[in-house]
Amino acid sequence: MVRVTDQPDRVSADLFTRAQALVPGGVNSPVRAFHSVGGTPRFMVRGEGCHVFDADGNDYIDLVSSWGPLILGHAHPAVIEAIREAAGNGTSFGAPTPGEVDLAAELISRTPMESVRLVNSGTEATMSALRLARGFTGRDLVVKFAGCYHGHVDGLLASAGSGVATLGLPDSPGVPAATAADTLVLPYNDIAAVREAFAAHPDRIACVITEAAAGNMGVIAPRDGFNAMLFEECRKAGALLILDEVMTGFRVGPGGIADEADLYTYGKVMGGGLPAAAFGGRAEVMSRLAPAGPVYQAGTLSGNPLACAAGLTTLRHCTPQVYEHLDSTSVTLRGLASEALTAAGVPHRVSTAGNMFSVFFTDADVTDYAGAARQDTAAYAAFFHQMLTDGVYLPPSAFEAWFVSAALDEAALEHIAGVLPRAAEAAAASQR
Ligand code: KE4
Repeated sequence: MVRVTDQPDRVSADLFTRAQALVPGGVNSPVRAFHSVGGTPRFMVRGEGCHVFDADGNDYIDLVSSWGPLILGHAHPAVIEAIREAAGNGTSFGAPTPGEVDLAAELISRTPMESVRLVNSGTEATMSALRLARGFTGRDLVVKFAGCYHGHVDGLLASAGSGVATLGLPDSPGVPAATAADTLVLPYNDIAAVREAFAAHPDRIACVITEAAAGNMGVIAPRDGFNAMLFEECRKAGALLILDEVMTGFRVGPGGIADEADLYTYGKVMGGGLPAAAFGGRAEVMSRLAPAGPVYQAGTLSGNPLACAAGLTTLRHCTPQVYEHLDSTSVTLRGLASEALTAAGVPHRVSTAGNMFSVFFTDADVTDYAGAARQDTAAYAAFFHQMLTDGVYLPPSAFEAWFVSAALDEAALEHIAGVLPRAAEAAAASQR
């Protein structure tokens, strides 16, 4: 049962101090550091179903799900058994294995892909897809959208230039200006800006990459038909559309959003919590990839047997009933959150894409990054910490998605319903 001690972060604080002396920022991925919400990141030691347990012995209901992968919940018996069995046969061979073929077949059976390449992270998937699109078209420029995140690929860590047709600027030190200059960053959901960019750079744009539904500025669904219009504009201009389903793939449905595109990227759920990701799409494009074609891409642990076993087992347990449960749980959760915030007089917008959703603390609809950036992040931080104190682990950033898992049960929902009013009050108090 959910339990948070009265000294909730003593051991985590000691661990964080030790970690900061060894690892930049004390974490191996920035969002884990709680910079966006303040306080001490909780060092997790165990997960079971919809619960995670930290080093201080606190028991939280988990609405992060490792940022999406743990769709079945933590330590699912079938997934653990699959990993155990694979591990008993060795951990890696640097040679093809049957599991890679089975996982490739499962991915292709669920998605519009005709051919697929397995890699180890979403970043590798998008980086490789970009290179393939450039190799296939012989063009250099890529288009992305402000607020969409596709991993820490140099060329995609770019911010918008002064105008929609001007070339990008580095969004991080270490990204060469020349690299960022090959990236155009446009407002999300703005098809006119896309048309303007193609007109300003005829025959130079290799691809447009977009999240199938945005989840990295908070959740923002594409406007009706936006992805289809992107595909049409790319087709007319001889460019490729890359649909980034790393977050949405196999989460919002059996194959993801699966709008028409030339290439797709996947990750998270398809690894079941182990490092596995993929990119793929039209066979004609994929046939240019080494060793079949000249576009180079490689990976020592790509198609790792343990990751394939975990991913395949996870996908095979993602039944229609699981998706029905995820969807109904998501509807219940966001309704409870909105009800509590309304009762506390806190302006907010619930923004959804399938069973993924975010709660923006703002009184205006959010359709792009500029809208998301106007939210009251201090109110979210107050809300986050009260929920944490009361045993619910929300994403430690207002610019992330809440991730439900199939393990969320009635008891968990009842607990969340019971503590939401106090968190809403904390948000209201932060605004007074
Ligand atoms: P990874 O390299 O982190 O496996 O995947 C990068 C990536 C690519 N595309 C999309 C749509 C993604 O959401 C991601 C990664 N998502 C973040 C969560 N917002 C991962 C969490 C983190 O960075 O620690």
